[in-house]
Amino acid sequence: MNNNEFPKGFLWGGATAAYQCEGAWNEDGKGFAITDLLTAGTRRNPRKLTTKEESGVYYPAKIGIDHYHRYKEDIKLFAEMGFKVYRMSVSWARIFPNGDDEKPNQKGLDFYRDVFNECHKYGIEPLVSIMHHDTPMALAIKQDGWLCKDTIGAYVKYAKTLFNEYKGLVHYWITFNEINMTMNYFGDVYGAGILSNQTTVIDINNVSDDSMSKEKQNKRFAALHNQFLASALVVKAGHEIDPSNKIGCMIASDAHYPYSCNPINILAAQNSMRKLWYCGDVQVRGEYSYFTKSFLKEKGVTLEITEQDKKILKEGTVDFYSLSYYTSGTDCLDQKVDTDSGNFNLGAANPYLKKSEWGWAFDPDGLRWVLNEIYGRYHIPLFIAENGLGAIDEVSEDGKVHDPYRIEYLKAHTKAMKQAIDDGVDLFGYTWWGPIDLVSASTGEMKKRYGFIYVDLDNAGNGTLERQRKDSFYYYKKLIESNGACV
Ligand code: BGP
Repeated sequence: MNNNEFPKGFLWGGATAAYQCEGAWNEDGKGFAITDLLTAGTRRNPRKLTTKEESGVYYPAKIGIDHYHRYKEDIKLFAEMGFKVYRMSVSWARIFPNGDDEKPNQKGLDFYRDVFNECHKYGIEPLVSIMHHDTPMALAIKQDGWLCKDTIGAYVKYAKTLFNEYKGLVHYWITFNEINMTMNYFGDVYGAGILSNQTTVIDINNVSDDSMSKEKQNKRFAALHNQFLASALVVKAGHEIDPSNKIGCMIASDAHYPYSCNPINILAAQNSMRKLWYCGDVQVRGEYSYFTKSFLKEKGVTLEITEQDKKILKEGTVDFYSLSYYTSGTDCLDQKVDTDSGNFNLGAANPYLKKSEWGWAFDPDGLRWVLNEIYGRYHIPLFIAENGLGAIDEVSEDGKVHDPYRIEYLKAHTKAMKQAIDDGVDLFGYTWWGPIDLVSASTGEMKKRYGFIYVDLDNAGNGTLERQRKDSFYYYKKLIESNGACV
């Protein structure tokens, strides 16, 4: 074995989410998800969320990249790269159109069965996120989504339906994608489905936590608590239905550094990392962290946690910790520094790091650091469920997409993963975010591309939808073939 090789059986693959790729938003009995009714947005033109389809408005999830109709072609391309695992999500509203219908929608169940069978045809293991930000719109309108305790029961019923239906076909599950998003940015509407019957304007530039009213903060943390309970109940049920199920949490785990060695910056960075531990401690250890009281008090939040809740959390701890990692942020309180609004609420710009076109810092060492931090705290297997580079790709004169920047990003992060494994971290898989170009979660645009596979589609929904291999496609294929050794 070459020294650079990853552990035997390491799960290489890619990750997508239903509303960002499927399209077919109202086909075959599917109901609307909250994410379906979000417009695309730019810095100057904030995104809008409506409760009903408005005519003349373009909703990116309408088409996605038409994966619903082209999944066979897409999975074949994934297989050509040598994928061992395909992380994807099931759309709740495709299974239960209103979120809490009495019976599941058979056509929705059939679709995912076909997708899983197609994966197995190539020896690809599906890893399924039960929810990826897409609360059914009907539940958001009816009961403010995750603010209502009834949503817990509806989600548990939905998840049990999946466990029973796909027993033997799916062995790896994630309960909620980036559950900590519920306490961040626009996570209260986007993901948690707290609508309060309003059309909402979502300003992706105004993402500061401090700008939140006390009422809003309270709602977000109450919704998050309900998601924790739902997750724990589902972990328990999933194990009962099939003891071989491996069920994980998924936490956005970008690194946070102090801007300088001034102790107040160190404390600020520690506080930023607590947004990860707040969720991780509940989902991995089955209890709220020792700092919960002061953490919530600082935000003006009061949260009710009953004895019964504590029992539920304790009985539903996860089997693995999965994370997304894209970038890092710096915390600075003692001086005015260049805050990088593009860097998604991650604080001051780090003068040591270069940035992507969207202002996300390029920081592979941060991945090694964060993997060690997480593993050191929890000592359970880790899985990188998302990592990738969003960039503007151009089709060159030769008709191809040459993307050396993506290869550079992949190489550097692969090296960092290997270093973490050599440090002793138990990491069992890696799914690149967006192995095929898809709709961006933060902006709803197509021009922010992550794929190894180019999709001919623009921001307004025009294009042939044709798929094409980029240079990075061949690189990832080589990387997987050599089990990471060729970096
Ligand atoms: C994560 C989401 C994904 C994904 C990714 C990239 O937060 O789980 O759904 O899209 O970020 O973000 P973006 O698409 O905004 O560049």
